[in-house]
Amino acid sequence: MSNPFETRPAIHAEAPRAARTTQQWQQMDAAHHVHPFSDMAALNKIGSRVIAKASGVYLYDTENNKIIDGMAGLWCVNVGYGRKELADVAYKQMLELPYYNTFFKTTHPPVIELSQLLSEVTPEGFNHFFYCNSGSEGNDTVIRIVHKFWEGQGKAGKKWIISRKNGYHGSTIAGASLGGMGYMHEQMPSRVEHIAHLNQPYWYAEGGDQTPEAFGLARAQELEAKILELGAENVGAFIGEPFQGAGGVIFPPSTYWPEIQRICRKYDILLVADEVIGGFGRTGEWFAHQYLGFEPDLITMAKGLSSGYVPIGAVGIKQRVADGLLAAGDFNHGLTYSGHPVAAAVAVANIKLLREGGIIEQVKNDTGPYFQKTLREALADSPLVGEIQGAGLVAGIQLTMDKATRKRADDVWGLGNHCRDHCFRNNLIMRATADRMLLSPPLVISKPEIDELVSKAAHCIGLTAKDLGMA
Ligand code: PXG
Repeated sequence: MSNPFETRPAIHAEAPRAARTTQQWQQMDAAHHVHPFSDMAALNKIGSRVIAKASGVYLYDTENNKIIDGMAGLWCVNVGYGRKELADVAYKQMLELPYYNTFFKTTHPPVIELSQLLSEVTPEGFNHFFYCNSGSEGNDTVIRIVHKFWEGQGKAGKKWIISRKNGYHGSTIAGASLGGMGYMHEQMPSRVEHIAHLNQPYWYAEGGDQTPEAFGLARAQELEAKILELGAENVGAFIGEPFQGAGGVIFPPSTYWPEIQRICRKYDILLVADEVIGGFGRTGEWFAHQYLGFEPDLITMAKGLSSGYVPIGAVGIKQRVADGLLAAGDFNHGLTYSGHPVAAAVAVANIKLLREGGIIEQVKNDTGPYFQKTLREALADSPLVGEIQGAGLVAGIQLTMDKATRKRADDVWGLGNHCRDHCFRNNLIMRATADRMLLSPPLVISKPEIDELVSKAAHCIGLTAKDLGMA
């Protein structure tokens, strides 16, 4: 007898996608979809832009606008859109083994291959990896590992984790508690305990008359003061993004990370690099901490791990911590989709593309330097641009009301959003964090595409300056 479900007729005849108008999509979206980090009442009045397809570094909306994606999606589509290699791998893996778990004495080839490959592309000493589905879950996992590790060392008191204001570590309760975004904390009556925040190493805005080097050192030394206040026997880890991503692509002064590392070693505090944005080639190195010159004990990864094609996150665990963790008995943590076979298979294919395709080397030696140079040249004369920071294919453009005094706008968010609206109208995706404009395009962007990206960015910043009566 045949399976009756196979022949069950469709209850609703679905309209083919191509038959729907933008307005219909927007109405359906407004009726049923709650967007992240959005004021839905305001958004639904204007309607969302409907992105229908993408290829390389370009997005296409349902009005057939071709938009250059200066943000690689949300900092994640490192190998660019439309990679058939990744789609083929996912398809094959779904047919072969779409799902199995790794909880109860089982494992599977994709997760084993991914772990082996990650041990090759991460720095020396990283041989163990724990999987999850996102950066937020990665940082939840970091907290669990830190606590379990110290408990195993007979130092269960080392519970406190120190992070920074304006750091971003995700939006689960633990991720957002670790992060230092005041506007998120305001909506969180409950937060994870034993987390303390230091000031950020954002020289342009907070450095006053100090040199960047002196300021970087002073901000790093806040860590020592906080450790002494809490007691080193109570502090388990320090976590930071090598450069702050969502916070504005803020690269700390050169003095900052060496001093943070010195202090962590002195007091036996684990150093965690949140590489969710910085990882997998963004700065031209595999990991941004390599560019910035420090050596973490734990690495949080997501986004570029699969180039955003499927959700996956991971925590890399350095040998000393892995030795302790693995010897400490049951680790009571895991997710249904830890090491999901399809996600793991896509991540393997993605890492191979990055490595064997020479994409990261190209960012380091060719397109990265070209992007940094072109961007600085294009904006050198803008009265609105105070500073450009960045490396490889990531940049933060600081807007200012007065270059000489580093004066910031009264309404920093209003200024950034105003510039971003110009970008939107000009088919350019450039993100704004307060008065910093951010670029982080796919790592496969070509030089002519960089020229287009930079000239559009300069045009939109120019329009903003004009609106302010500056140019
Ligand atoms: N750590 C860092 C450094 C991140 O940038 C996360 C953790 C959390 O990852 P998930 O996968 O849980 O989102 C992130 C995520 C933005 C923006 O507007 C940035 C992120 C996420 C959403 C928006 O710049 N980064």
